[in-house]
Amino acid sequence: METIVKAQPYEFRFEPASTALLIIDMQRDFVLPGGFGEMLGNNVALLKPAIEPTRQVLEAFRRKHLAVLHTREGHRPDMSDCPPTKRARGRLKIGIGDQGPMGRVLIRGERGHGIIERLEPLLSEPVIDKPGKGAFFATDLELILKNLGIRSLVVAGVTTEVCVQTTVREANDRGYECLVLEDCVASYFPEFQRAAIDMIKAQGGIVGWVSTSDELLKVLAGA
Ligand code: TIU
Repeated sequence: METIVKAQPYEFRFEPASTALLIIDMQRDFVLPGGFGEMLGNNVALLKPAIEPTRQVLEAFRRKHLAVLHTREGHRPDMSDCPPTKRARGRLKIGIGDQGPMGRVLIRGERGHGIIERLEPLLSEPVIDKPGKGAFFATDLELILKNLGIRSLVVAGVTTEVCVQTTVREANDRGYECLVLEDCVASYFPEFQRAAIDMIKAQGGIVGWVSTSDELLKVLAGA
């Protein structure tokens, strides 16, 4: 059944059965002190406001038995999938692969790499491990979306102008229609949050649509 949610630059129309919630990189390494985000010099508290609205949307998708997927940015313990350039970037004292307070930074299997408890995936929800910023690069995300019959994505996660925006651009180029929930995405830079959201919805929705968790929850409750 076609569902319509108030959005910008105009209403977003989607079929719930062919729509997935894609939660990007809500990992301790980005959201909590002592992780990669903080190692980069950021104030991780700025990401916190996105957690609860995302949880509300996650619960709504689960109640409706709609598709939910999660992503995690990170690397193999042997780091063979980490470009040396990525590791060197920032000249960090403690960088990717180094031991930090939550284990080796951005390494699969380490505590910091895990998704925060509030948004913990269910066993039935695919988790995409990605080595890059975009969730389509060097992953099986596209195969999984195709097998699930997904055509539209509702996007949440962090950070808005890095992994969220990269993924939405990748998805848009592949023909997926993306609705970004602006209160469910967050950036370490308020000015980048605003700019990234503006870029997505500008030019008639050149990359996608923007709405809020409240608007989506309203229509999901009635769907
Ligand atoms: N640094 C930053 O803003 N983001 C990342 O490195 N990864 C994600 O956005 N997940």
